[in-house]
Amino acid sequence: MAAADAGQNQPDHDAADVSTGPRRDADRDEVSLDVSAVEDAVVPADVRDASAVDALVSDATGGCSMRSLRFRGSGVGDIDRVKIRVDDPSNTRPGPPADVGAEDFTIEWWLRATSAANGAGAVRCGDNIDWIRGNIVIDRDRFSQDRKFGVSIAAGRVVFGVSGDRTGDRTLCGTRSVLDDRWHHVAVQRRRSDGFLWLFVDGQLEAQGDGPDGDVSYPDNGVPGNHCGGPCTNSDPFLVVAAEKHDAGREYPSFNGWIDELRLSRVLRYRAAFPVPIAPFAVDAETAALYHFDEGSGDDVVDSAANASPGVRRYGGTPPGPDWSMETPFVCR
Ligand SMILES: [Ca+2]
Ligand SMILES: [Ca+2]
Ligand SMILES: [Ca+2]
Ligand SMILES: [Ca+2]
Repeated sequence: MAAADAGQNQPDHDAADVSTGPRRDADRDEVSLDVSAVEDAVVPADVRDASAVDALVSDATGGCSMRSLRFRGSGVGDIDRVKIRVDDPSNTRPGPPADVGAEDFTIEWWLRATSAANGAGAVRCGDNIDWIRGNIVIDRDRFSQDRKFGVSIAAGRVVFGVSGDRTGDRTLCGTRSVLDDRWHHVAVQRRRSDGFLWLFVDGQLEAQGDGPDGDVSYPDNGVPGNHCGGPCTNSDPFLVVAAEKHDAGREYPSFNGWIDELRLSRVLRYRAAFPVPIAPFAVDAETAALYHFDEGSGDDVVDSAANASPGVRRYGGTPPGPDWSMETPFVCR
């Protein structure tokens, strides 16, 4: 697979590419506007502690309405996760906007977790799917089929993997542990034209590289394979937050910690180092889906982009999760 992929990759994308890559979208104003104020910015070390973020967010009563979700890493029984449907296997209609991958995409969110609760060891980085062996944070896998991706944490580092459309696999690994019980902003990006990948942590580029080509959105005519005690219809056609979607066993562990403010975009948002967001995002023209996780009760997880890609909290386990939490990356006043 590696040799085949290398043959199809564009040779002109090297380590310097991050500074020029997303400029291919320069004609799409929304992209550059989002980062224009932070172009080529370097985040001072004292700002990289995301817990120092100060945002003025309060509800109409003066109280704080912000919440996050606190997951427990159960990894069993289709619980302790948020599930966002990206396809209906009973028809061939296009999936909801959260079914990214047919265009460029950026997926970003905040997380907070400890190494004690996320014990996955280092994985091999390169032309493989070993991202699935970390504590899984974002799972858009398909069981034994192509066109999939996901993000995990392995030996403390963020790991981002993509499998193309019969064009091979690539796993990128970050460089710095995020498992210090502080909030961190993570952003992963993929360019549709050639599969180039980027991984940012707290606004710093930690890894990049040419990945497999092709459309990696969930196929509209996708048929979940018969690997889940029957067809994987309850796992494959979902983007799953904070769990290994197939509950495939302890060697594929789930994330244990807090998640907040998940945004999916159909563009490359970041072209260089950027200051971490200091407040929750607002929906814009390039937002595919946006989850503030501020509901605070119940199992509906609202997509702020017209709720076109709603999620559902699947609660349970011992201890049960995910719980609604008042811990967030932003400070209420
Ligand atoms: Ca490529
Ligand atoms: Ca379908
Ligand atoms: Ca689709
Ligand atoms: Ca929130």
